[in-house]
Amino acid sequence: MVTLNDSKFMLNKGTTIQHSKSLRNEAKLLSDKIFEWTNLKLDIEENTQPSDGNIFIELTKSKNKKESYDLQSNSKRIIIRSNSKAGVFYANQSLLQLISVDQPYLINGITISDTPKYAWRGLMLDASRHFQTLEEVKDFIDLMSHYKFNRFHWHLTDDQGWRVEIKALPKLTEIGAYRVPREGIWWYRPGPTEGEAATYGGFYTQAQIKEVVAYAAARHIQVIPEIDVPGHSLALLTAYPELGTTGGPYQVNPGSQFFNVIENTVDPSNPKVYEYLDLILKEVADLFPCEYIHVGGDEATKKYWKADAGIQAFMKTNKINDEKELQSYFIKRMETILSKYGKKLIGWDEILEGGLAETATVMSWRGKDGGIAAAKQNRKVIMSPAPEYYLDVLQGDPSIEPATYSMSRLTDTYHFDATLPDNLDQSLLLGLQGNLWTEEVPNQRHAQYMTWPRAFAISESAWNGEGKNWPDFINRVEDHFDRLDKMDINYAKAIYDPAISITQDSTGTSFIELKHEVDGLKTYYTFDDTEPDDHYPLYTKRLQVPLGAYAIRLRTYRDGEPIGRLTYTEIHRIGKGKRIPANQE
Ligand code: TNX
Repeated sequence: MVTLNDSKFMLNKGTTIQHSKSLRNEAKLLSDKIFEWTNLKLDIEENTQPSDGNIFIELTKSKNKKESYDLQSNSKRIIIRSNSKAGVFYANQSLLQLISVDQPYLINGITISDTPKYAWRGLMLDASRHFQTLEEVKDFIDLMSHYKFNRFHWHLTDDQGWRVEIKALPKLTEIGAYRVPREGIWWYRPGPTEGEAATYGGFYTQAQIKEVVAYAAARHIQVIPEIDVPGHSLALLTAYPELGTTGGPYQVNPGSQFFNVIENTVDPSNPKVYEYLDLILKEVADLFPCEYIHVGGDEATKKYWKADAGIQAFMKTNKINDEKELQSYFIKRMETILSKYGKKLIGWDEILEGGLAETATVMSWRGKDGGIAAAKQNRKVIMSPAPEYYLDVLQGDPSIEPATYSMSRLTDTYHFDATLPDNLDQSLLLGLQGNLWTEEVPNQRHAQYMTWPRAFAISESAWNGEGKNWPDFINRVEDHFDRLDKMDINYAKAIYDPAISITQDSTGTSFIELKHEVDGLKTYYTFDDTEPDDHYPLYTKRLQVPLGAYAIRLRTYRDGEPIGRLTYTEIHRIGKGKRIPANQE
């Protein structure tokens, strides 16, 4: 709940952050951020009573839901209260978001009472397909925390690189952390050539991992590592080929097609696989204090298990009827290893196939179906459905966005209803998560571009239990665009470009339709291959494609100024999704 009042609080050199004894970390982080925004270095002091001219943050004993908070500001004081340090931290983020970009010393009068709807509010970052430096990871976490996410799912292993140091198995990072360098569109990249040096990659030492975990914890974020097995394991197999079904040699994948094409599954009939995974998960469990460890389980091809006589014999002996049950057998063994180290298992929704492990939590990525199926079995669920919560997919027309395989515009992400059907126990839904897979995210500016603003929509859905209001949301998104500009963070402005679709009537005449996500926009277009400005025809209703037209060019304006990108769209590609390199068509 938010209520505005007319007063304004003025930050100045003398403003002090007064805090309860145990809130030093939160007070210090607030002071540091206020300094970044305003250049004012506010003192912090322990205090139990608010006084005029100051910011007072207090840990209370209220019975409110965990992580909820109250914030009040008026011309005299700012008061923040919560029964948890996390709640105080979120109130501090709200306070920082009240600092105006134009007048940073003035804070609007306001009363806020806020409670998260879900306990799990996550973002996933894929460190394998492209490697992010320690600083980049921390920056990602810091911004997540500013937008009140509290789970950082770190995808640390995959076919394209092993990113976490495991002391007992040094080859994982010596060999598994590097692949041959390639640029260009994923999936079509040529594999390593004979004798080519694997030079692209990197990994995090255990000391660095601890640093990230502590950095995140200070910002009330738990880090959940993912060790993806039994598929997506090519980096592991490159380091230890004896764990695969074909014996290798294997090579870390630089971005070539893999599913059913390159062997990347471990051999579930090989006792060594469990020995090695035990060593790995033991060290991982020691490094990450969180309750859960993610063991992947996604997209493990069954092809190599079917073809292997030894595996088939193993299945017979162990009364395992098919390869799905074999995957389930494997995941259950991971569950046993994890429980030895005091951890619970999470996996992608494939872990449902062949029988769900008893204590597993399911992360539903193929839509909501896996989540619903798991909830029906009384298991906990996290919704991170593709494409709506997939931060790697297109957010605007394929003709202007970097190529990727699917699409979710901000509207789709925002309006997605992640709840479970009414007849299921809603408390099984732990929460929501956005996933930034990085096949097509080669650098950090682009990681930011893909994350924001869609992660706003996910955070909003994870916090706001009171329903959705698109116009209000968009107003705030635009305000936060200014804030991201000030923070020098990249973000997508795809909301200013129309969605382009094409239809044909019964006579075979084609019509192009443009749809805006934001009100008040005007799009000018041309079919004559010249560059449109606001002297060109204005789009008002669907356009009949003129005879001979090959492409439409368009640009969107607001208040007489161009706001969208100059767009060149080949008509025969409209509605076809991903741009594919010419030699692959
Ligand atoms: C499927 S989502 C995968 C990932 C890819 C993603 C995008 C999931 C559990 N598995 O390995 O990065 O599609 O290509």
